[in-house]
Amino acid sequence: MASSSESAYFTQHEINELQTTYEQGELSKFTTQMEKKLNDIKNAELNIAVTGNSGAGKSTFINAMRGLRGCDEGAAKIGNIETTMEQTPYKHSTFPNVCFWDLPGVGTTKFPMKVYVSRMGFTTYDFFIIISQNRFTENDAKVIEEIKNLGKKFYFLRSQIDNDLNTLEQQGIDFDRMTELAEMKQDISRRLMAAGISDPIIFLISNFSLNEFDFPQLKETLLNNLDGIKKDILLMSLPSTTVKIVEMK
Ligand SMILES: Nc1nc2c(ncn2[C@@H]2O[C@H](COP(=O)(O)OP(=O)(O)O)[C@@H](O)[C@H]2O)c(=O)[nH]1
Ligand SMILES: [Mg+2]
Repeated sequence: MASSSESAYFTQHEINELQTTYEQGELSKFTTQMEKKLNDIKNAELNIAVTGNSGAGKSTFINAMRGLRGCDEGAAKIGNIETTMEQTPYKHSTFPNVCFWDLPGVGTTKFPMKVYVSRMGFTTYDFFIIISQNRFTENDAKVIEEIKNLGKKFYFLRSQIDNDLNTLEQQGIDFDRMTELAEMKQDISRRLMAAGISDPIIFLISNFSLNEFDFPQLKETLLNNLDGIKKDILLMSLPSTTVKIVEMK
């Protein structure tokens, strides 16, 4: 839980006001105040940081979400070399309130994690997408630790699933696709829980097969539930005592 001073959506005055209303047990007044605030943020921008190791598929993912291919104008540059050491914003064309930030791969920068976190402006994002190409790495764990400390939320994406399945096929290994995918997800889930994440949200995707695996579900979660996501973020930025009353409602 973010401390009140870190809240992106509430001023200290507003938090004090909500706290007082809560303490006085004025449920309906409290709800009205919250609803007003929720309306205010409906039009607010949603800044999503996309992070993970170099080559994981961050830039390709952002392009896919924006309906672009690497060769298209305005697309994020893809490839095997890290092209920039700065975070680069990419607005969604049909959802201009949504901005994806393409972050350089954690492992490619020379600076330690704490410096990466402050240079990339971790506190300014509403939530995070961590993309991993294969195994759960030490860098993934470090990033998760930082996100957790900020009291922010993340989705964990395992990309290039097409490659994984192709490799099994090429090796002549007999496997059941659904079982294989379920096991992969369970494995990631176990690792995330071991890293202290109680309810990890995981998607297995291929950036080249947008109608397969978990890509459709991910897109729906992100873009069709924008208001829900904003509501979650709003709640997460509140002190825990005031959240209790919202949950009660
Ligand atoms: N097969 C496959 N290749 C992918 C996928 N996503 C990205 N790639 C490839 O992986 C390489 C690195 O992708 P890129 O988006 O530049 O990774 P970034 O460094 O994390 O931004 C490129 O050659 C992409 O074409 C995917 O889902 N499946
Ligand atoms: Mg990139």
